[in-house]
Amino acid sequence: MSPPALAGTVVAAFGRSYDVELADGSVLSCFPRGKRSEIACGDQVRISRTSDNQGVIDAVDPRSTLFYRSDAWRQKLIAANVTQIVVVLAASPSYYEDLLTRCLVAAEQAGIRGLIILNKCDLDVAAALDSLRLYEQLGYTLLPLTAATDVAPLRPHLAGHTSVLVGQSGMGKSTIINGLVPAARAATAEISAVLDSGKHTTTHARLYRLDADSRIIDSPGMQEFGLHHLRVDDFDQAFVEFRPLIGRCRFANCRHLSEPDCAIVAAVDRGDVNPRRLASYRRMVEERLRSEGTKR
Ligand SMILES: Nc1nc2c(ncn2[C@@H]2O[C@H](COP(=O)(O)OP(=O)(O)OP(=O)(O)O)[C@@H](O)[C@H]2O)c(=O)[nH]1
Ligand SMILES: [Mg+2]
Ligand SMILES: [Zn+2]
Repeated sequence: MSPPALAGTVVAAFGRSYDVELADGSVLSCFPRGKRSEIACGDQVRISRTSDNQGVIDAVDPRSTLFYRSDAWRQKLIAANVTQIVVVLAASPSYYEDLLTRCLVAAEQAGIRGLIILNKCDLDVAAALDSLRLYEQLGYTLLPLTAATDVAPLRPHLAGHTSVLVGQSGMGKSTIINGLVPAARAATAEISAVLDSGKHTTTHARLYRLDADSRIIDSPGMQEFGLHHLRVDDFDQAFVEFRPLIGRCRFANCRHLSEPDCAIVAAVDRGDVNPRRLASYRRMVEERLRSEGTKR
């Protein structure tokens, strides 16, 4: 007779092996039973113990949410069962607005709320802050932070959530983790001023407990965020300010590219929609149309 399955949470995802925390707080190093592993940090799993500190993952429980990116070939799972995506930006190294937009689009598509942190506010961030006000107008919370000295302003935003920190390398995600959970001692590293980039210090996602009902996941820095899992027709819904306008264009299947009498173009002309948002929407849709090779 086989031993009963144990329930646990994936607290670290190394690609092949996973650290699974059991209800009693013990952590087992586990491998998935199948060859292909589609398991993410934050997953609830069923395991069989194979030794004191090892186990096999037999099954993954249904997820409430799954946050991932994708290219034409594969998906890259980032975190499972999260209720909030925290995009971490800084003025140094400089952040890419396109990556921010893509993170928010993926979050909207997955039905997860997004929060934006502008970190390193001890440096000159006036221009960045100014530019990011746009997202506040769209309804996203924009939180200026200096994680190196004080993460307290972030705490109330994390209460009751399972959050995942995402963003480019060097923005200060792991520094935030260390501020919130001093015992974490997550590795952080100096950025390269020459390359204006981080050094990809964090190599795998890891979950930390903040209190009984709040958890936070650190993730490796990313340079791009593929949205291959979205269909062309999904994108307009993921731009929150477009939603009330969808269905008001002359053509029911308007893609808001060059069709006449487009309600979103009209809203840009009226000043109700920021032209930066329409431009990034169009870049994404045109990229998807190219990769599909279908031009309608
Ligand atoms: N000036 C300043 N530097 C900061 C602040 N927060 C983090 N840093 C520095 O930024 C650098 C990168 O920080 P990390 O926390 O390693 O960045 P990360 O986002 O985890 O990077 P990856 O793990 O590579 O994705 C480190 O040298 C930190 O000390 C801040 O509030 N102010
Ligand atoms: Mg890191
Ligand atoms: Zn339109």
